[in-house]
Amino acid sequence: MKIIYSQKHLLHTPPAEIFNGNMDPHAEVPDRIENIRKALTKELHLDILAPNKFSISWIKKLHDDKYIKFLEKTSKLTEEYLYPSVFPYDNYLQIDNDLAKRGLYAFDMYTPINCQTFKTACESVNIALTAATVVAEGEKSSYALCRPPGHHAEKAKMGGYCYFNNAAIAAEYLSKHGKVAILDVDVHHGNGTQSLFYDRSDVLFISIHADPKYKFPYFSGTAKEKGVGRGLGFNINYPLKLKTGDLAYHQVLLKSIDQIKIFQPKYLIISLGYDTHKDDPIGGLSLTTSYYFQMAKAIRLLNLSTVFIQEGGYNTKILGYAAVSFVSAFI
Ligand code: OKP
Ligand code: ZN
Repeated sequence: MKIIYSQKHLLHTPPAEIFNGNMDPHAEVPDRIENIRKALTKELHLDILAPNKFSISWIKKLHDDKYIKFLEKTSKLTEEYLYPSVFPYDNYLQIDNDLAKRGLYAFDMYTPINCQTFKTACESVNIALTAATVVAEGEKSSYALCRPPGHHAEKAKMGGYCYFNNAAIAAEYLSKHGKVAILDVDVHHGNGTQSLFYDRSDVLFISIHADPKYKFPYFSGTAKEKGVGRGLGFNINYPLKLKTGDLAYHQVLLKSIDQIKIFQPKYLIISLGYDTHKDDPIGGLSLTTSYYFQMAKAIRLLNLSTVFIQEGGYNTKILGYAAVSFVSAFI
């Protein structure tokens, strides 16, 4: 398995997320990816591959032009992180004021912008696209150590620590070569990925996550969301009760795997979050470290060309162990 990594993510250091009026320490820290990288190279002796550069046109295939420009322009402004304060409620309004745009292109106050944001978000996409090309060229699997994460990012909105949707862009790239299934096992619903493929039947999206009634992103992830038009039936959500453990989780995973088999994709993308772990500070489910081995083993039995895209996982003490447990089943 090839691991794709770049140290540019170290420049991405959002200091705080604003929750209910409070500045809470930001959970999405550089140590997350550093710990995973160190564990995979030291324990499993896997090689690191640097990402290639891809043209911005790959991002433009799924994200709104004006949104991309806004992020690029705002990123030039300041070293200090900028947060939205006002959320324009209607797209037909002429929104020229930059402070208003911050809220137009965001759905929360967890995802600030500074002079490093555009660069690091683009590099995260490069990592995902490199992992996709490696698999398109014949490797059985690759693991993209993306940071910032991506699965909450929508066509024209950042949110949930995500700016560009790495997994969705990798899926779009691979879908030129055949059908793609995306299985999102991050503890949070992948609202961004869902919305980007909601009307498409060539990309299957399945997400297993903590019930959004209680957990972020709150506004999406119910079992009722099944896709629209030609995409109807190609979007599947499994919201789980809080504290769901290994056994009950595994039943749902096996059901998802059966649905992927029926779809018969050429490629599989896993939006991979270790925030399903019982000791994750924000997660809400109760998986054990050793379960990640079982999870990966079941996924491996599909025998598909598979790209792993790093999403969440916030307990930096367990991330390395979780990643080693998961990846051990794939090598
Ligand atoms: C991003 B990814 C803490 C609330 C949680 C947002 C969670 C974003 C998760 N006060 N904040 O899916 O791991
Ligand atoms: Zn998450």
